[in-house]
Amino acid sequence: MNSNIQAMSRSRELIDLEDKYGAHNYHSMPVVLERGQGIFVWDVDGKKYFDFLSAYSAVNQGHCHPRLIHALTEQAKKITLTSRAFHNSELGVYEKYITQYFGYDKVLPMNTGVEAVETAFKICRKWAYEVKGIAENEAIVVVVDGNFHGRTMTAISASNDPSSYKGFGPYVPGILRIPYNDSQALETLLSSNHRIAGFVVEPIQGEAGVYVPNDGYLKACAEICKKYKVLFIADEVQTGIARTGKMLACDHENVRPDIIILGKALSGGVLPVSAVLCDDAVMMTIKPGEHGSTFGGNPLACAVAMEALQVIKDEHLAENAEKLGAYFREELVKFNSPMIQIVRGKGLLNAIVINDTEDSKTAWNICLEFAKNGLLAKPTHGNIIRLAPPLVINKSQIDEALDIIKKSINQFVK
Ligand code: IF1
Repeated sequence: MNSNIQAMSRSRELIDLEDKYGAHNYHSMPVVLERGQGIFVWDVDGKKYFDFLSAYSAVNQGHCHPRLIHALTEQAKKITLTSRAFHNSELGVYEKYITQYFGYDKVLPMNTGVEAVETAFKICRKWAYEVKGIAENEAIVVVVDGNFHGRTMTAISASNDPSSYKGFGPYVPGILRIPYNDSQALETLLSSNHRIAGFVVEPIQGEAGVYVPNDGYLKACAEICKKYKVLFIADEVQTGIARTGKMLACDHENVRPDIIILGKALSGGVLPVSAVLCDDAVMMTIKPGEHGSTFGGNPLACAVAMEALQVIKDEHLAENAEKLGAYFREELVKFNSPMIQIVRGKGLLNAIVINDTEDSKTAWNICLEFAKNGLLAKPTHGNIIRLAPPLVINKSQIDEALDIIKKSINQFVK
């Protein structure tokens, strides 16, 4: 059997294994990846691709960054997990590093992004009862339309996307939703309801389709929260760690959230590491034994996360994202393609809206064409394609990727 057919059968064989033995909770692109380095990934057939999804912005530092693999392997030779029943040699060092890095008093280390979201909700409610003085079990957390905060019961209870919440009720109470990008709606709610404990918002809505709010929206919301003694909570799981051209997306408006939620690229995609940062007045409402997790703050995560954050600074990845993101959007607009309705984004978190109906398969088919031509991306919803390479990309690689995107999209021009 020639190598091409052999290779295809290997991909098919592996996809079939996932289909037979794995839950069907994803509709993955028909690509089986085996290796990653920097901005590139290779499938089991040895085909090379530009990675323009970056594992949903978890590999901002690039796949298998040598400094992160070194940090991982060196720590793994010593000790990987102690549980928090004991202290460990890496945790305090990491906690000092990350709190000084972002300018907060304390960090609560968790693992996945949604665990950090859940943690932020719990801290917010605890603060509401112990500091703000809201009656027990009466606290309300405000979220916005189009949000995506993860897949746990609280996160989907906040969602207005049926594909996230439908069929999983009953839902977590104490959550109110207002329109995104509308600070007046927040003012109206907070001025009339005194049970509000916090406001959780993604500075840019990733999953919804890379929706960038109007300039000043975050600033206005932070001021309204301050006015009504409500915690401003930024979910920077996807927009944080330099993805949008600043260390945090809130930095574009000089907004300092009361609580920051981080995940994904906090470890450079090496292992799950997330974190909640806030000052003592909020964090110290959590008492010993009231929250935790088996792996939260494990020495392996601490060692990798410190290195992942240091790489962001040493390699000036926020500045690179800012510069190349602007260039990338300009060049996409210059395509003047009838297939592209809108180009939007900030830094290297971008999306193109394909000129077709929401329910058309065009965006999916365009992504299949991208893959054929050596670039990986995936539609978020309907006709929106997110384009988010690792932040280590350089200008000539952006140009090569633009050529692939242009060539692929032109196949669909009627
Ligand atoms: C999936 C989406 C992206 C997030 C924000 C919290 C979390 C996420 C802003 C939870 C996670 C991931 C989840 C993954 C696909 C991906 C995703 F399409 F689902 F929405 F990036 F946009 N806050 N987003 O984006 O973090 O628990 O996953 O570590 O569930 O399919 P997590």
